[in-house]
Amino acid sequence: MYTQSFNVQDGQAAAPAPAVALAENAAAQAKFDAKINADDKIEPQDWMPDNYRKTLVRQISQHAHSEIVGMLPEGNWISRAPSLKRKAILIAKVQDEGGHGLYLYSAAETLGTSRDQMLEGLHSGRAKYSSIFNYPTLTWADVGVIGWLVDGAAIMNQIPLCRCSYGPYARAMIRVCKEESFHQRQGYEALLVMMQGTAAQKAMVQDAVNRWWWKCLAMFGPPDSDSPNSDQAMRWGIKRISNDDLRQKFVDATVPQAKVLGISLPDPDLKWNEQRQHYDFGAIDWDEFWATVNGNGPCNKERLATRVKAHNDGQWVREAALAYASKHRAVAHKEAA
Ligand code: FAQ
Repeated sequence: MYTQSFNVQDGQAAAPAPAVALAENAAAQAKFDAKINADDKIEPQDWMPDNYRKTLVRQISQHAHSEIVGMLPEGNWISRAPSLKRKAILIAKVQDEGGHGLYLYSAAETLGTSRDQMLEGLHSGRAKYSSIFNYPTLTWADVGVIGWLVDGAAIMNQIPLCRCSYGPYARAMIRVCKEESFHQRQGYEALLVMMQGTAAQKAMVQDAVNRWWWKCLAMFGPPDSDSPNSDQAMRWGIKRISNDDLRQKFVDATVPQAKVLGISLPDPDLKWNEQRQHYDFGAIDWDEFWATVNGNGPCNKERLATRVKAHNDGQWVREAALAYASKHRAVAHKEAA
């Protein structure tokens, strides 16, 4: 069952009388509010409002799903990487993304939701994962562009999450961000090398940037005015910077990098605004974004089918691991007796 904390067992204490329960709840809420206002961390054993818990499980599990579904578009190129060096880097990166999924599922489990429940949500199509992973990787340049732009956008979004009010999520994000930083650098470096190559290689990079740019801007989520979860998540210190502000920071940071690379970004309205001290940019196609989020992007069905198959094919591994653990538990028990 769901408990406020993992160390409270079913039936451990008799339910308090309603008036006492109300007073206890008010005191717990006041303690929670004080911690949030003081910018302290909330830990798994602390009392927290149901909606805070639900919001975290929603966001962290979606984030975990994004990491493991996000292994698929690049994993597609491991067998076709152009050199041993690129293959080794790509294998390490894709493996890191799997690791991020595991830290995040573990962080969400501290809130009382099991990994099986979360995976069931993903496999049944009820749970969301990032829109960005529903687009195909058509050429090798896509792998570099995912590192540069997709990981770049992920870092921009995730650095503020290192200061999230929920301790286990914030701590997981510190390590994730360090690894994402390597991912972004390897992608950018691969593109720099291609941009010193043949005309065909340069055209391949430009084509990949043209296909991914707008999808990366949409990755930050709907405009603040259409973001139902933002206000409360900001008040709780889960989100620290709004979707639109992060998007703007990403554009401002990326335009100079595109200049160094020697490619153009596919937006005729992209220009420096002296007054705002930011880049202005064109309109994002939100209809296309929502169609993708709602399951109708180019690769949604394929991605989900691949995940479900991988999960089913791995059933024997989970069974073997459980049998091994129970065998060792039995031996340890016997030795202790
Ligand atoms: N895709 O009210 P908001 C990565 C949904 S990891 C799909 O603004 P919120 C690493 C949203 O869930 C990338 N759905 O929601 C990597 C909500 O629906 P719900 C993932 C989206 O939560 C790189 C509804 O729209 N990163 O890339 C998207 O306050 C390379 C309304 O939106 C994270 O998950 C979207 N793009 O803000 C791996 C970071 N945007 O749940 C492999 C953590 C919004 O009410 C290779 N998450 N929606 O049914 C967050 O920071 C937030 O959840 C946001 C959305 C910013 C994504």
